[in-house]
Amino acid sequence: MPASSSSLDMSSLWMPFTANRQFKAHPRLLAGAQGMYYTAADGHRVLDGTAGLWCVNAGHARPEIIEAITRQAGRLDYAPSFQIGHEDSFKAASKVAALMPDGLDRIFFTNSGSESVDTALKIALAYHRARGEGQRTRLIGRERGYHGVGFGGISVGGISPNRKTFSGVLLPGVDHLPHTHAPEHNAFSRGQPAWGAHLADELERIVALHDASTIAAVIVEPMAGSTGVLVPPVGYLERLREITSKYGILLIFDEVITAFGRLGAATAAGRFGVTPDLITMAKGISNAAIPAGAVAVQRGIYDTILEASGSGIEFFHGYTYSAHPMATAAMLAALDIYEKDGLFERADALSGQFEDAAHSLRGRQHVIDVRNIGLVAGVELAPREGAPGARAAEVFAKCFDRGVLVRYTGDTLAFSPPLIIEEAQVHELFGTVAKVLSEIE
Ligand code: PXG
Ligand code: PLP
Repeated sequence: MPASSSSLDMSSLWMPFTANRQFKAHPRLLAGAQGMYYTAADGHRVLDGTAGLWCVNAGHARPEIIEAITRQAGRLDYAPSFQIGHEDSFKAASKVAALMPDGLDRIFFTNSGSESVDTALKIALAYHRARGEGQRTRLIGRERGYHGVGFGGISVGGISPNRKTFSGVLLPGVDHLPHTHAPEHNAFSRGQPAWGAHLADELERIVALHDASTIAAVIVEPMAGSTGVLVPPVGYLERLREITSKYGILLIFDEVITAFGRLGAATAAGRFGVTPDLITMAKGISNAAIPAGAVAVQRGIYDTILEASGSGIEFFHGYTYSAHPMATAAMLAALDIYEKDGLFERADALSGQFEDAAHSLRGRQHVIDVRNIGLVAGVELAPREGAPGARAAEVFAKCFDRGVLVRYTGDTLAFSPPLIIEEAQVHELFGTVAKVLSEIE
């Protein structure tokens, strides 16, 4: 029997992105996971409608991954990542590179999405400096963007509560594109909204204001996840690519959520046919079984940085746990599963039914928008007067009690199940939400 929450001392743990006092007064504990389901500490089964935090793409407790990690732990528990290597790190890099758009075949390993973002921003600065354009230091993010919690990530990020406490010490020289959330034009879009490509032209204004010669990179999530599922308007990413190319500005796609099948393709870049210069990844790269992340870099950027340096270390950056042996084992096993089980194709094939199920919530009380792409959906609820977020929080709690895990951010519910979800489970997921929506005030 799992320890009951009443006998568990919870005082020492400072929980991340959590209302600690509220949680500890009413804890919600998970004790196990298998396939599409969690088991809560009280024993009830919970259908995982969110792949954990958008990361368990192949479903929980895959025997191939467990076996790979276990074997590696007994063979090579840890290997230094600076000046020494181990075979699996090179194999994992080749395997990741093979899934990236053509040309993005140089891979830097990290342990998380936040580290991937900081790494990518630093590579962008190092690249321009190597080209003799070291004055290009400005970084452009986007309103509502989430790029993790490092100082670089919160600076280019656009989520106000994540920034305001630290506003005095954010990176200098950052500017932001406008976000693309426009329900007055786009509510209930299926897939990419038709309206909004012109919002990318704001980059022209930003370039005119600061001058292209000061701008190093633009970073965006090709589909914004954390902020509540914002699907890029038709033509929007293409426009960002045109403008960045025109001015020699690097384009970074933050694919921490979208890479590894979420949109029915290996990457969002592949799905949308727009190739950035760098791609940040984490989450699904290891099926979340071991923390892992990576940055994929255009070969020309890697070559430029190497050629410009002397004979020693070319890039002064890295983590104790870059390419940790357990992480490379988990990555190799996870990427094998994606390929062997055709999970990216499966996500694509299922996306039509998923879309229909999500949009079946249209017309239910409180629902003011449904948006979706691949195996992601956002369902936006009308906020309660004076209590933003409260309605979605109640849906989340009631769904959990009834055996379905959803996410919420503000008053948007987010759905991003493992790519192994069955059609009946898609209906269970949205059906439970529909019932809860009809019952709450
Ligand atoms: N970039 C993007 C686009 C992300 O979605 C990160 C960077 C940071 O990754 P790490 O591994 O440092 O957390 C993320 C993470 C949610 C949620 O509920 C989303 C994330 C993390 C936790 C919760 O939307 N995204
Ligand atoms: N802080 C100290 C004192 C360290 O020695 C190190 C690494 O050696 C770090 C932070 C960075 O840790 P990591 O490489 O795991 O990011």
